[in-house]
Amino acid sequence: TARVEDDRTGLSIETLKRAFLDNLFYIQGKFPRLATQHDYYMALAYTVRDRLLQRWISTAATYTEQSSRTVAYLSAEFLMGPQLGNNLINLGIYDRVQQAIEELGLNLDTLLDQEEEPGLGNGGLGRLAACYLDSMATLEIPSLGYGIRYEFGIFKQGLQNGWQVEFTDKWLRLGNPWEIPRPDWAVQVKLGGYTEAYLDANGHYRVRWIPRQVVKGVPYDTPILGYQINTCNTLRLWSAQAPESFDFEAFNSGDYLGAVQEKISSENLSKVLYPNDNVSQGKQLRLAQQIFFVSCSLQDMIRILLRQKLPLSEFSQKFTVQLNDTHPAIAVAELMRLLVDEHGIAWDQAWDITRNSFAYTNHTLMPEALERWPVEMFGQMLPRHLEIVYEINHHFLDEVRAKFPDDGDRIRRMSLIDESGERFVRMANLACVGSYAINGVAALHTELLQKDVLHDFYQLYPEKFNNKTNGVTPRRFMVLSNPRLTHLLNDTIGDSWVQHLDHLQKLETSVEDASFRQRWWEIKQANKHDLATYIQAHNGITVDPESLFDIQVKRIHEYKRQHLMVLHIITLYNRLKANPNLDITPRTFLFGGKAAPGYMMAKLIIKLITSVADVVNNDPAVGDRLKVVFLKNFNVKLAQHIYPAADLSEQVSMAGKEASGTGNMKFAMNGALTIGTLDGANIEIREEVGPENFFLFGLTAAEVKALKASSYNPWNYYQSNPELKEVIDRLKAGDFSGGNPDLFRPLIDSLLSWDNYLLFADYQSYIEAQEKVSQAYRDRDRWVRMSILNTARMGKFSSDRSIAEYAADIWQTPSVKIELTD
Ligand code: 26W
Repeated sequence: TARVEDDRTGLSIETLKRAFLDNLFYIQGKFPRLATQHDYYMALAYTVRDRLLQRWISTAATYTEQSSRTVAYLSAEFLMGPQLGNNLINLGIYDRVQQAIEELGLNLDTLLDQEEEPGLGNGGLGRLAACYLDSMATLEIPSLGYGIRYEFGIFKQGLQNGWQVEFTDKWLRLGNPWEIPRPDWAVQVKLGGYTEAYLDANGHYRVRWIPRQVVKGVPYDTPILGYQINTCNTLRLWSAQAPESFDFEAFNSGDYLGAVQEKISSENLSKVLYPNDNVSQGKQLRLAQQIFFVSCSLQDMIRILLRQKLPLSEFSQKFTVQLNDTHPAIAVAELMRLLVDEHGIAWDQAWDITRNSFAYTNHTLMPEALERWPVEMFGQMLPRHLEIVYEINHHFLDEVRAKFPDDGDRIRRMSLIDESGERFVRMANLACVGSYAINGVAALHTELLQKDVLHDFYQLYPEKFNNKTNGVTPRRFMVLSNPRLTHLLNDTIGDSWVQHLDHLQKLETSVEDASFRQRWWEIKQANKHDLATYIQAHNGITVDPESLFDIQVKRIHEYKRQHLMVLHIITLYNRLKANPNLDITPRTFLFGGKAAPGYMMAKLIIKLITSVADVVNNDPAVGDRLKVVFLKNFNVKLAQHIYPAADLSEQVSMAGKEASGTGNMKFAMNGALTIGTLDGANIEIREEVGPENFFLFGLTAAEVKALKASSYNPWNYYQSNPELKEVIDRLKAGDFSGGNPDLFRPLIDSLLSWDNYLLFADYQSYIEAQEKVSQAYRDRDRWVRMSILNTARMGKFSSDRSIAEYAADIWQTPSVKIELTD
């Protein structure tokens, strides 16, 4: 008798169709005549989730049986992007599902498009965490991602009259089929109150913490499947709730409203993601979010350890805890508290365990981003943690004094407490002291950490420092987002590159093949055509797919210098106005990115882009030669349409400011050429692709430092560069603001009087590099060769390489094979 495939695990087209219709009926409660496209998306998502669950359970069972060493990746942000397409790719059933869906008279792209992405991150750091989860699963490394299940993720960006407006991101409105709540593993987190000392039964001095408030953390799990492998790891996000027992008393005492208030204030903890990127505001609720998810996660790890019958002394053998920047750095004090106060372990042993458990990644050199909490606020919310921080500091400063006697300045700089004015707890210092490894995210960044930001810690603990250059997952950013390119690559060199990105090297011989170059060009054109269709639909602007697509997408920040690109656009515009018959290379300039809602200058840069677009796009003298487009609400979903369609990737930060960048990698993998400074990972990308295939400009980090030290004066550049002067003068005159000279004044004044990020110093060099870009694009054959070589040489920038290095150098986590059991 023919065996009928299981409805929940079978992968044949017939079974997939049956399971899909079953889920539509029994989970969505709809039948085809009533179902919306979103219902169909949900039915498909549940069909895929069932197939993940089988792998998930085998994985959990194997890790438990083998007590596998596990990475706990602690991050306040996971910018996952839509899950359905990625899971289809990793399960290896994309084509089959596409066929099944078509046979049912539906369209897979339409269903994929229904998914509301979980925007639980701001930018680079959150997206990196998501790429790393994919690579850890693919490399079969046992791992748990721990974070916050924000009810509202990063705001949705709208445009009104060219200005950014923000809308709440209600991503959970229609339900989230990818998560499974685990209320039985809920834990409690204490906040506020006071501490008191007591003697325990053995006469030992102990401290107990009497909190003012207790919040319940409920875990929600999302499966993270590796690429064509059975390993299915977990992303565990904590949602805050009021504990039933706590508000009971208020109820009984008749304070009904007070009890409800308490509930509301508890649930606030996981309500909304702070939308700041690279700037810390020192807000109380933010500190509460940090202790909330960190305490939940550490308690969860201890539960797992004890369930496996392992003693607490083996915490650091069972787990290695990666701190994604300082946002979870309070973990150092919290683990000490759990071990000493709650589990009765002696301080010294607890400190050994703690110091062997944590590793810290720094992600930024921006001084504004360094987290410091006013001691007053910290002590109010975390009275016991403040005592523990003081105690750690006491031991630590003794250690510093032993190695560097009579160096009061060093003690003041390294202390966990900043006492130069109002007192602050310094989270980066806490992370450095409490971790066995400290890493930067690109070679230059690690070097600058050692030389500047963390120099004192480098002198004290040189052996802790190491570099781990970032990477991105080729599954999402090539296979899923660029199917045309993927087919060509598979046809040409086979598909092993998806797991071994350095195999793309095999493409180098095809550079000489004219028909391959032709296909390469046609694929880029087709991708550009798709993006042009999107732009037409969303912006109402007609762009020419034959023009050079010149793109900058990332958070809006002065150090990233979106406005340098604007200076170039106005320069070209001025040239065309002066010489209407000028033969220039037609370009489409594309921008995308969110500004932090409180960052006025960043919002003004968006208004500048949209204002310049209005003038340039509607000037008949320009015709179709220049188009400027601001794509609103840049997120992972949109990003996946943009990278494949780019000719030129703009990576133009002031050297020494962008820790790594990861968009730079996504562009280059998809065959875009880069115009960039010697900053972050740009340096390593240029090394890999070859200087002849990269458009370099601008000062180096060392030159930036020297110029700033010698009292930089932007005014001199303005006076001595006629094209720059004309650009600024036109802006000043109001030519791009309907004659209003005030609109952009804050921006212009800042450039003319400080120019903190040296746009004027780099302007001429940038314009000349752009000239070379325009020339290169005119020679199609040469351009295509460069484009192919960029993709062929990007092997290093797979997140698989990054994760393999973390595993070998920091984590010491062997891979664990998962067999499917049914
Ligand atoms: C406390 C406010 C705050 C919020 C976010 C401070 C700092 C951050 C992040 C660390 C900012 C961030 O995303 N940094 C980016 O990290 C990427 C991944 O390593 C790098 O590629 C980017 O260069 C870096 O800006």
